[in-house]
Amino acid sequence: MAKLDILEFPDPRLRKPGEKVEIVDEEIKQLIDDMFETMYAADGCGLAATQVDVQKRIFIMDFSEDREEAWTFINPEITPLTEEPSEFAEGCLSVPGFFENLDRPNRVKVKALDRDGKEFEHEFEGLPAVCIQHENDHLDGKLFVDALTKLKRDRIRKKLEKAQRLAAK
Ligand code: GNR
Ligand code: NI
Repeated sequence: MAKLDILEFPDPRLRKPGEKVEIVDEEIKQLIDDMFETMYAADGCGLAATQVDVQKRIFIMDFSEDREEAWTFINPEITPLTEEPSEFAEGCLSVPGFFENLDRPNRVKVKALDRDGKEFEHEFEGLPAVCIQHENDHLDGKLFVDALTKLKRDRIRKKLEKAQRLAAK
């Protein structure tokens, strides 16, 4: 297993859309295992392949306390199940240190392939539902800061650019 580097806003590579996965082979499984190692090391609840510079439609998630409820989503298709908005603020490992509540439905249905390439369908509510929509946006090159005002987004960009210069990333 290997820990991967997580790209940070405003890195243009975060804007590249992911391509559909045709076969879930050993290479894809290795990528998923590396993504879990990366997400757990960064103390995140979700991670999209886009964030580790891989343009494939894959994201992972684990919302359990003891970090042993590993969800893998390949080629996900998301359907909103309510117009009721979620009340959870979201953060992003690619936008470290900033949290905002976006207007997202509080319940979604997801159809995807799991790590074995098997199709499944599941409904999520609350924070996991927000996370799934957040991860799916990554696969389309979108970030939660896109929904903020330009003023807020520019402030976040400037702060992160400064932090990245200081860390010489
Ligand atoms: O770790 C994460 N937590 C989180 C909390 C609320 C809504 C979304 C998220 S996703 C984020 C990890 C991440 O950046 N995934 O892309
Ligand atoms: Ni994110």
